[in-house]
Amino acid sequence: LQTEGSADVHIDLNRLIGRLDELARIGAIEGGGSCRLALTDADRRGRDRFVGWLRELGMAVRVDRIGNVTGTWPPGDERPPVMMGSHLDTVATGGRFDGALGVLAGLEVVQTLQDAGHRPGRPLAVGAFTNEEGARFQPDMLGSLVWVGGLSLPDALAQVGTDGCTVGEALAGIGYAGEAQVPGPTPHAFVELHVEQGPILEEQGVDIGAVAGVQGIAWTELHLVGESNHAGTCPMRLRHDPGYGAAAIATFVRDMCLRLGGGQVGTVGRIELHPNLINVVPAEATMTVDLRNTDAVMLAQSRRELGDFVAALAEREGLEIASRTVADFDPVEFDPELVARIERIAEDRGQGVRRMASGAGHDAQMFARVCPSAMIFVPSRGGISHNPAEFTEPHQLQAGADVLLQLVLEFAG
Ligand code: HGY
Ligand code: MN
Ligand code: MN
Repeated sequence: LQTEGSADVHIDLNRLIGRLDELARIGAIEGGGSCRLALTDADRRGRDRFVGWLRELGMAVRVDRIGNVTGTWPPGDERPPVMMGSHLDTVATGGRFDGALGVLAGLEVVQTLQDAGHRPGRPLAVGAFTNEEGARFQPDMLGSLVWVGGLSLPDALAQVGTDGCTVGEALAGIGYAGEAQVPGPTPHAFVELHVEQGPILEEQGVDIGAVAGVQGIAWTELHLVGESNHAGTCPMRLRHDPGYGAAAIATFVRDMCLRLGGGQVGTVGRIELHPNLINVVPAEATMTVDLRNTDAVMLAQSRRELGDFVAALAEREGLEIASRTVADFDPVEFDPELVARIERIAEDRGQGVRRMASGAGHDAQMFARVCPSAMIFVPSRGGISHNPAEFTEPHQLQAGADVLLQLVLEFAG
């Protein structure tokens, strides 16, 4: 392994793809993706497999009180490591790359250096953080948020999931309520390789994204209570219909985002009606609104406009509407020196590279609170993610993991 010219270092692509395929089979779903919702048995099996790989590489394994799993090499070196990593949990209809690529590419970087007999100037770590997706438990990036001291352990353990189970119960249930303290030790630097999950790199014909930051994220859960009634006998003028209320909010969110323009996005991903029957005016609706923008001022405005609309709707329709903020993260800037280094390494390797913001949330945005952090993106075919059809070409996986390897070599010395 020569390290003088950055074009000389390469990870073992077949080994990386082999591990990605093996992990994808854990919680495998139709279409080639995976369902490993946080703290379910499938998540446990993915974690177990990761711990097995860490042990095979002779890394020191650490499981903390919120279930974050990290491996460190060389074991016993207590100095702040250059940390790589991402998450092993998925949404229910996840692809095989979201999260898994960052964790397994980190493992591959360590093994490549071990195979070459290279001893980096600093310890290296690879992390898999609890409940990055936020699909079952909110907020998302829960494990890395606790690691950096952004959420207390008791508050994190008390979070109630969409199925009524608490984080603490589910974590103990899969045997990953570890002993290691949180907040965790501050790394020397944190670098995450991740699929873009959007269309930009593919549209630009570029294989590497040098991620400059992450947009702001605001998640709200709304609970609408109306008056259940007979679908046939209740005149429209007497109705207090939370099903209509939920639909009106979903339509408002879309219209508002189109009106605000810029990078504003809004999603109603979940609507649950009760009793959810064809001939019953619903009694209740539970729904979520996901608002994001790179511009903190515009994001705050969109949240205010949503609040105003909901208050007027409740008044007009005679509904009780309770709103709860379940994730609230400001836009994040990554370390400019690290971002520039990623651009240079990619250029040195003859890779097309583009500086960009991340539309999705990532664990790196939490580590950016405590140490120099950055991300490397590789393209997602058709910009598709949170979908089993998520795909990235092998040569793009190679390009991204090789940039990660070179970056770590430079940063670890
Ligand atoms: O929602 C997100 O941005 C991430 O997938 N947790
Ligand atoms: Mn992810
Ligand atoms: Mn995701």
